[in-house]
Amino acid sequence: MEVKKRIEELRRILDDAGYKYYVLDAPEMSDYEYDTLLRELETLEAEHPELVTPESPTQRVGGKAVESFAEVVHEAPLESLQDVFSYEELDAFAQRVAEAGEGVELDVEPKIDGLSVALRYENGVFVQGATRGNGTVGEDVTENLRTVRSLPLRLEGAPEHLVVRGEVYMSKKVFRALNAERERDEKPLFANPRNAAAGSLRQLDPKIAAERRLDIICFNVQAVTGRSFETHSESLEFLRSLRFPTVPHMEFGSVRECWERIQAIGEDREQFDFDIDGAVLKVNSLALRARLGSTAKAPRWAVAFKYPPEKKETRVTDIVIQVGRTGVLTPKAILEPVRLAGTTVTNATLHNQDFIAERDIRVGDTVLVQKAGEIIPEVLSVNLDKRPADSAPYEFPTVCPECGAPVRRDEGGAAIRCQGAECPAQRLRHIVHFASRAGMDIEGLGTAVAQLLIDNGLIQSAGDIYFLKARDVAALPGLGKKSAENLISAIEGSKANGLVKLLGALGIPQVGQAAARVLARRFKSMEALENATLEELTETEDVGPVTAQNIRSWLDSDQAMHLLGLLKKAGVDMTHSEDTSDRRFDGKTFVLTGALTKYTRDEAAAIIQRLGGKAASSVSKKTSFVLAGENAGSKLTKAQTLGIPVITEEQFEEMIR
Ligand code: 0OX
Repeated sequence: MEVKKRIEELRRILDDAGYKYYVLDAPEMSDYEYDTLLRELETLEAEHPELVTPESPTQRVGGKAVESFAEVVHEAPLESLQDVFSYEELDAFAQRVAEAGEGVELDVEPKIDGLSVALRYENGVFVQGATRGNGTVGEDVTENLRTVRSLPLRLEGAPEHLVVRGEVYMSKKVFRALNAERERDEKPLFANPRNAAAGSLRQLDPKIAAERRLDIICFNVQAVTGRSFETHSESLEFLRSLRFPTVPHMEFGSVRECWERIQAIGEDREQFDFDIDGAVLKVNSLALRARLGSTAKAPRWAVAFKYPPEKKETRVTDIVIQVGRTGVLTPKAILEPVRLAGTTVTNATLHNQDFIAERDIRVGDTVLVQKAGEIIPEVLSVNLDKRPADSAPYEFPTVCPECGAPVRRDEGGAAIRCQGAECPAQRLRHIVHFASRAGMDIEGLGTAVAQLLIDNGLIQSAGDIYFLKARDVAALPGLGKKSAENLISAIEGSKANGLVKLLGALGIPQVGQAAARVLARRFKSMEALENATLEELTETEDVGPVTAQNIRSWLDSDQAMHLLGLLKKAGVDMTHSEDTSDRRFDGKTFVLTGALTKYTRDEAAAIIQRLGGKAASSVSKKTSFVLAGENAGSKLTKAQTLGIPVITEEQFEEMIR
């Protein structure tokens, strides 16, 4: 068959499979078959670059990272909604619209808690997507929207020009997985799916946006040529026929019925895979909408009903203290389980000592808890009528519950911190942070493995990991030879990470990845940093006096001398020399296998990492390339079955040239 035809056929099959999977949630094709066809398309497109088009399913993550987003002036404004909070207000709205028309039909939709966007299609091809911005001017986030799998990149039988409004969101499932991953990597958690979606949609690098697996649901035709509709529901049906994911909607002739539907949406909110922040009530007739028009703020033909945040009473069965990596003691209330806003709540943060004291929260108290879109519920107040007669004010510990060392309140702050240098809770968290993605990025060294290594006396500090023996690790329960070897090779590989990653890993208070980069550029080596005076540190760009003092104190601590001593002995690279601007392997994962002749595995891994890529130990669907040397074995076979490109050392050299 002619290549062009086959490419066209593959795109149609893949688009269709994607629609069934991502929009209808009824997959008809196996992942394997999908991947095989996608790879065939990728290969054909690579051979015929002139046939590549931006709406091809291979181009979802094709966009380049940008410095900032361009402005987009919306063809039709993306209006916002007037909020109402009660049945009376809803009824008043219905009466107002009834004055302008007979037998008014109203449409009820859940209000998805995400970010509004406008999607522009020309001749059925998705050409531009923009955020709402201020409603008149938004930002061009086309490349990030292209990564949203439920968004069609091209439409069959579409009008010449079409602008659709929808809500981008992160499903609750993806949100939970994302936060679990961030917790493992010791990255700050997103407070709710909306914030996570907002952060992802405004990523300058579409590759990161793609990893966030956003979704979209459409709810309005903003502009269209050659078509007209009588009602809103008709326009939604039109969008559905074009394979857009569309908002669930129902039409009613009375406010009562609308109210019942609104209540049902509120009660069933768990069933949706998106968070909702209300329900939307819209006039269905488009002619009536036009007559009603808009105020400066919002259309007169629609309102948003806001559900009151759910609050419930429950009992505090205990107050426990967690000790963080930096030694801060954080109190947490353990609650009698209670259903709240769709989840079972079993604990609530109490923030710090002052929070407890101001509200006089005690063990045994009945408290009012609220979950208003945030993941962690809050204690609002204590019901004093239900306080047991024998209760006593909560006493904040004066020693660390993990290690017994004294605690001290931060000067001018609310945090209470453990002063013990050997605190086991801090030690574990320190090691996990050291190995996390934000640190030395050692695959396979998470909390569970670190705990196992500590419990079995194999390590005491992060520096000890470089002296682990595969034999000892393999003997640990649940690890085995293979994973032990993988862990050791990941640890070995991390030695070449360089000063930036190392500084981010050390856990120096207030030194994260950004400060690590600045310090590495300024001082070039750990030795120079160790010899830096407080003045020199303070003069460093973006390093304030507090951070400078933190760095100096940390460098002077016994803990630092011990740790850096071990790292030096292990041969960890403590210098910053290379040009880190070249990120050509960003997002790419390599697996090295067989005997290489020109590099050691560690050297090859270091080169990959320097260019922004990752060297992993086992082949999976996520692997981008397998670099195979002589006598490559099972990894090579696996790569071939998965259809992952296998490259030789020579090809690798080409790629890094
Ligand atoms: C939503 C949503 C938002 C149309 C013109 C003014 C409001 N977040 O789910 N907006 C609208 O309607 C717009 N409908 C929705 N379902």
